[in-house]
Amino acid sequence: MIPSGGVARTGAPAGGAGGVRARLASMITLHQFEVSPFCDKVRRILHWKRLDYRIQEVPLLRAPGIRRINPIGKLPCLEHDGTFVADSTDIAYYLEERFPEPPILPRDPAERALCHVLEDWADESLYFYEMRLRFTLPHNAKRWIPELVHADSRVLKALAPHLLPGMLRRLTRKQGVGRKSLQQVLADVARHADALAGLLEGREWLVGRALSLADLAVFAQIRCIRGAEEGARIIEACPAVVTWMERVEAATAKPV
Ligand SMILES: N[C@@H](CCC(=O)N[C@@H](CS)C(=O)NCC(=O)O)C(=O)O
Repeated sequence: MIPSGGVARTGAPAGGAGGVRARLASMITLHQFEVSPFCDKVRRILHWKRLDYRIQEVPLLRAPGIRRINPIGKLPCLEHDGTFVADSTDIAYYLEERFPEPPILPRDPAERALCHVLEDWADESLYFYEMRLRFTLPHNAKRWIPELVHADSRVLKALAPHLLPGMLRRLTRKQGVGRKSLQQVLADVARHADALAGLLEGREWLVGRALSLADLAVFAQIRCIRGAEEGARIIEACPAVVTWMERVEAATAKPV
């Protein structure tokens, strides 16, 4: 567990998607930052598999404490019966092994390979675009920085709008996307959106005939990109992407 300061709350209540009761999978705790696309991806896997879980929201100020449960210092980290699994991809494979139904990984080797490649595209490329758009452009940061520090102290909430956009800008600069002009970034995002629309042409899901981890990983990043004004304009110009997002949302939203 993250030492004191984390906000514990329950995730999916019993009564899952399609009216089926959520499965009590011993005790699953998701240590998370609510606004992280990787945490959204894991929550959606848990919803899809109708697994009951609780959330441990980690305030940003407590982030150094994450190393106790994940030496890499990143979230999400899943705690299951005393075992900690970090990294959304590793968490996905762990959950698939323990709770195989309904699956998120295609059985066919070629489809499974494509699923992995698309997941990696989402996690390692699209992520930096969403970060650049949501947190480093002032008008978007105004909306998203308060979300990032929603579980933090009043002092951090007051300082965050002044400190965090610069810190995140430096991070995206190190990676590379942050060195591009906004015009270049938007051209890249439009190309990614077109590629996604192309992949979805004539199909309901990205890989094979069923929802897979590829859909969840790409959806989580595109949803964040759409959370920025400029990203929303690009995504909403692609009807196939919007329809697919509605499909993924309907299949993996938090059960009510
Ligand atoms: N590859 C990781 C990426 C996770 C990640 O980058 N998480 C961010 C939040 S979106 C984080 O914890 N950042 C804190 C840090 O880098 O110190 C995954 O799939 O889980």
